[in-house]
Amino acid sequence: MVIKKYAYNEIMRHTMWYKEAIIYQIYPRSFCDSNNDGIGDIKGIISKLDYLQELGVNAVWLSPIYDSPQEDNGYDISDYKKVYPPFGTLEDMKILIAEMHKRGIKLIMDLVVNHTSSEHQWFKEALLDPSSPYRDYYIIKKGRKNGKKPPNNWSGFFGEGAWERIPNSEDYYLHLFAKGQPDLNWENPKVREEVKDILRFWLEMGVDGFRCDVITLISKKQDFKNRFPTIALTGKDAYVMGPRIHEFLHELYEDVYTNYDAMTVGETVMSSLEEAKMLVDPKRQELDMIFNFDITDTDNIMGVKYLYRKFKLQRMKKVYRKWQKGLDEINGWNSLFLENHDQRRLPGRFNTNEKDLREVSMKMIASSYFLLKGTPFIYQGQEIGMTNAHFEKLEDYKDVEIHNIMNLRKHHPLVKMIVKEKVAYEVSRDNARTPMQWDDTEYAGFSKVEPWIKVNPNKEYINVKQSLESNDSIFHYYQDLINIKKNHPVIKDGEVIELFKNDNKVYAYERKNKDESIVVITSFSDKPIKRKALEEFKDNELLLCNYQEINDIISLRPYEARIYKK
Ligand code: TEU
Ligand code: CA
Repeated sequence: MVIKKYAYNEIMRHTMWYKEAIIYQIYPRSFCDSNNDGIGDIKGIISKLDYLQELGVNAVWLSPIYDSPQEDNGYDISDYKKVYPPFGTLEDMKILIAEMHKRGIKLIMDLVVNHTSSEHQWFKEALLDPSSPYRDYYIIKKGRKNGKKPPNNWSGFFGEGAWERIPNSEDYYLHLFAKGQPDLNWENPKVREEVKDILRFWLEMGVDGFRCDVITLISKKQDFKNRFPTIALTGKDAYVMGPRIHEFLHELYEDVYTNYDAMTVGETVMSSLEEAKMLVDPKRQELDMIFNFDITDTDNIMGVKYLYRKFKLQRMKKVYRKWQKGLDEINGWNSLFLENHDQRRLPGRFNTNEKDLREVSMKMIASSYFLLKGTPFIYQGQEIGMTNAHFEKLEDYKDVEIHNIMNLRKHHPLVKMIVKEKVAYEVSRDNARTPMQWDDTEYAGFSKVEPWIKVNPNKEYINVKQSLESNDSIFHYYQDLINIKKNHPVIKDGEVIELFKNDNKVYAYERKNKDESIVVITSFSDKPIKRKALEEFKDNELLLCNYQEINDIISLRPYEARIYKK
């Protein structure tokens, strides 16, 4: 059943429902384990849909549930049309989609097509037989010096080289991520047809869109020459925003998306605002929005998270200033996020507090991003202020990324000097992947058995049950933010006017259109501060505040957030 084909000018990129979306990201492995095997599953997600509806979200981004050997927890796919058995079955997916739609919740799938798993049938055939038609599904090049050296000096994202030698041959295959994640060759039209087939399979099942994993890496410069070595990635200019990226994205739009009211959000590692303007310009019909990492890179150096840099609010404000205005001229749309399955937890990050001021600072930083122009994302557990795990033993970390980096540290003194162990643990992606904390029972209500990764011990007092019972929990604050967004159209399409622009402790902005104006004021300071300018709002209606009541209009308490209707 193909939904009516929309002509582009008919309604400008479909209904654009994503502009009213509030999207909750679920990492299935860690969300809810319904059958007590220690691993989250689809039935577990189904059992929590009422919770999501109560929070008020109207869409879910589901991290990969496809069959996979799980070298990268599902971002290494061995069968795009099968569910990883411990997560469930296609039947479970059909029920999940129906149960979500019943509750007015749309489903966005994670599309991982820059690479497959090395366990994918295509790759197995490609290695088995050099003359197989699947050989050209991947990027396989002859090594230098009779195969003793890889084809060039490119490095990958997980601290390894980007080439793996094919046994008993002089050939290598490219993998920008783990060895078990061989890059697909998008130059091959057959690969692009395979991707379209995968998209149609899920769209026909009723999904509402895709989060496109590392989508700006799919086009590589075809000279495959050496590149100047850099600290983060060598070869970045050869495979980030490559020569045919726009053509490939537009082809997917033209051949698939245009037949469905589907939304796309591209994960665009290392893309600039100028590049983003081409990716999300509705007239170019490529992507609806992107995840850009300039905000989450404000506490590191050059986007290398192991190179910690003390956070300064002005740096974050500068990034918001750039992106909130930067897409206007092309009528583009932003995503808004502070956490995801690759980022450390928020408490204690960006000058916030993980201890006694955790709750008030989490409500503050939620206010700082949530009502900006764009689609806000909430990552599982962010709504209850879950924190980093602070595991002290490497064996408690499960992510391929940190094990690669710690292995590099062991063998390379330079890496050991640059990458501090404590920082590596603090920024490890595992911090976002400890089991969702539903209650204070032994395994946090995630499971009845020891989960695949340890539960954060602070489930004793940080959990959904406690949050639902407490009126001034972070959960209820997110509910209030979501209601403000839903009940005030100005948050969707109002102008963004920055206030307190030169203030190093306050981030504030006004959302304004001809009917109304909403002002958001957030203090990133852990101390009380006075701002005379706040006098201006003394007669305005206070829609939301993260403290009980306001005693002194010009005094902001630590991490105070206020939302006024002018
Ligand atoms: O992430 C791409 C990516 O850039 C991150 O891996 C980032 O480099 C790293 O997390 C920094 O710590 C996407 C997925 O979100 C990630 O989970 C996958 O591991 C990766 O692609 C490969 O599919
Ligand atoms: Ca399970």
